Amino acid sequence: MSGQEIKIIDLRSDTITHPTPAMRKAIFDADVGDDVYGEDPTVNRLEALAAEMMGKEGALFTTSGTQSNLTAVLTHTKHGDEIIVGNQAHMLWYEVGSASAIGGVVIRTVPNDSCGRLSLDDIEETIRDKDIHYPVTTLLCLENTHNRCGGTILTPDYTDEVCELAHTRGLKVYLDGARVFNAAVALGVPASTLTRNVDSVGLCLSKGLSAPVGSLLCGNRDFIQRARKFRKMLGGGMRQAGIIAAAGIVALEKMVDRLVEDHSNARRLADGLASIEGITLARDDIPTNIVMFDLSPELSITEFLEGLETRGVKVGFRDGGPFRAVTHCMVSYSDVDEALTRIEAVCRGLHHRA
Ligand code: TLP
Repeated sequence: MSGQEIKIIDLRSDTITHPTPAMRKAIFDADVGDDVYGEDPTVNRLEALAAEMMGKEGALFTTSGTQSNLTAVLTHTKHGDEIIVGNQAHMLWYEVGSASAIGGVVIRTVPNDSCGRLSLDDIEETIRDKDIHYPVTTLLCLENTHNRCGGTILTPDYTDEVCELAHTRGLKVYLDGARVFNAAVALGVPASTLTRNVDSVGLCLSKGLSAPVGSLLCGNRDFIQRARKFRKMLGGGMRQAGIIAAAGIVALEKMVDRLVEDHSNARRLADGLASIEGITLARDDIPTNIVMFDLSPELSITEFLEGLETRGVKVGFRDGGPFRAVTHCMVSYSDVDEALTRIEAVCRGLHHRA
């Protein structure tokens, strides 16, 4: 293969997607103003659209999913409060401890089951009673779809039940909905059905929806007004942000329905991987666009990754495994087949050596 041009098939994440031609055109044509003064018409349009799609009164354009999550924590809590998150939550694993480091909250974990859920009993037990020794539990965070659990979906009924319990005990509920549209499309429901009882939700434009940058934090008017101040504190007050918001509008209007393609490609990828000697799926059902898999212990992880690198296939590998392959709009049906052929060749080579 040396010297030959091969197409790199990048399955590390849906975050690697580039803006589409329609987005580039919208970026070129965007009307802009100073958004810190609330005067960027394109940002205002994007925020109104996101709020409507999430069934909330307002929305705030943030720089990233991480910034939406932290802004939500800052807005819902006071320094020294306790928040409950799943033990597999992105907010716990991959956000540099920002809720504690910057938000000043104690993070208390409850186990995520294999579908990304937290049990109601565990939640109930974890909420602190009123006692002089305890911090006050004020926020519960869910994640839909659930990244580390393999793109799993929280149903509207489950989410409603958690919200009811949390609200009864005086907690707010925040949904990390970085991939909430994947969940909505997979269930065939409007995204607002999945968010109807949460107090706030963050959604990402720059994952499967293919926009270059940005996330939206949605909630009621008062929450958004307070969140705007925290976003400013975090350096997220952007000026002529309509340039990027324009791509976000295209993402919300044009890129949601096509996520079904990513889901069927993920299924196809998983079926192919399962048939390769040396590979086992970490879970058999593939609810959305994330495929997790393991390598037989007799095969070397380093050599597997090197073999894939040489053959132009990229997959994610972190925290000792499993491997993660994520489908998105820059991976076509035939790319999936090509990736499988290359992965199979790598595994065959490793078996010869083992
Ligand atoms: N996830 C990224 C990495 O950080 C792991 C990925 O490649 O999947 N919530 C969830 C559920 C996420 O998966 C991510 C990104 C975020 C929040 C953070 O979004 P960004 O990267 O925009 O800060």
